[in-house]
Amino acid sequence: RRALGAAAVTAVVALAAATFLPTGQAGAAGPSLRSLAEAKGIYFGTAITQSDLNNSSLTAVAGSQFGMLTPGNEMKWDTTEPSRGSFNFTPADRIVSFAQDHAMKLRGHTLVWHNQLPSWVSSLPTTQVKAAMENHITTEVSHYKGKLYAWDVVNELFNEDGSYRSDAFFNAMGSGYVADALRTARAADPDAKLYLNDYNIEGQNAKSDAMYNLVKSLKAQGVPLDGVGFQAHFILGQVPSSFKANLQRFTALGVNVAITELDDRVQLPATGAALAQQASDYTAVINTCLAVPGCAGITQWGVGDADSWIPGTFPGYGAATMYDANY
Ligand code: 9MR
Repeated sequence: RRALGAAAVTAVVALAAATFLPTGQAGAAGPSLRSLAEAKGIYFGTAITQSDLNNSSLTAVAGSQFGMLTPGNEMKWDTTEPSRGSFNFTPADRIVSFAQDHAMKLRGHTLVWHNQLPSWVSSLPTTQVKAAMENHITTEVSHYKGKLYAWDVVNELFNEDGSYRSDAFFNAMGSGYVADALRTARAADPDAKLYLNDYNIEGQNAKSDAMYNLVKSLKAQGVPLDGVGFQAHFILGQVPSSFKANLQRFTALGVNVAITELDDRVQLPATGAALAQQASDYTAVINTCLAVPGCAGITQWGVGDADSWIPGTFPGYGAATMYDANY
């Protein structure tokens, strides 16, 4: 009986300790990622798609742990203007409502991009592309006027060697399409922050040099541009050592920077050692943003590993987000 009594006392003490778990400890009882980020003056965001809204485990985490939301696909041209002049904002509006219901800010993604672009745009005579682009931007940005924190106005504009991607926009207008897109977006919503967004520009390389030179030239011409988005689709152990210096050279031009699509892909099955390295990669990314004044925040691309684009695009890789399949 004495032994049992001692066990019972131990259990009660343990229960009391759990009840009074200090807020600094990990777990659902601790502070949210969102509040931790906000206390440091940045945001922590995630991306969700329309079908994610049906997953209550996912939405519980998204709505409590994150303060910024990016629609994963629903604001792209193929959804919002599938045929010329015919707009559909219903899928994106659902995600906007979710964000508003959870007092989350929103990043609009994306207005001008070669991918998820309906074929009617790429089939237009080059003389009609400018008007189509401006109408698309004006209509979509006006629809969300006053509701979005930022827009990724142009997405993935450069090739790896730093040359412009020769998409429908570049082919019709040359590099001037970027300034035209930014001016059109600013006219439609003067309060949304306007970003250029790309991948493989996190370190210093030919592609980030091209983005740097473009930003410098746009700022010199007085083109409205508030920030550069670094997608940050990393491979385990490969966060570039020049990441911080690279972000700093952009903020020195007078723009904000943001990490817009963070993930860190791991070869499956993920070992304990790999997940430990991943924790260190995520820490490095977050510390880099915190160390650079002008880094507005960090968005992870997808809520949990099951929602990530990685396994579908890189077979054999996954476990790329901070949450496993059970959130
Ligand atoms: O996560 C998006 C995925 O559901 C789509 O199938 C894919 C199609 O291109 O786009 C994904 O998001 C991309 C983002 O819009 C831009 N940067 C790369 C992202 C991953 O492909």
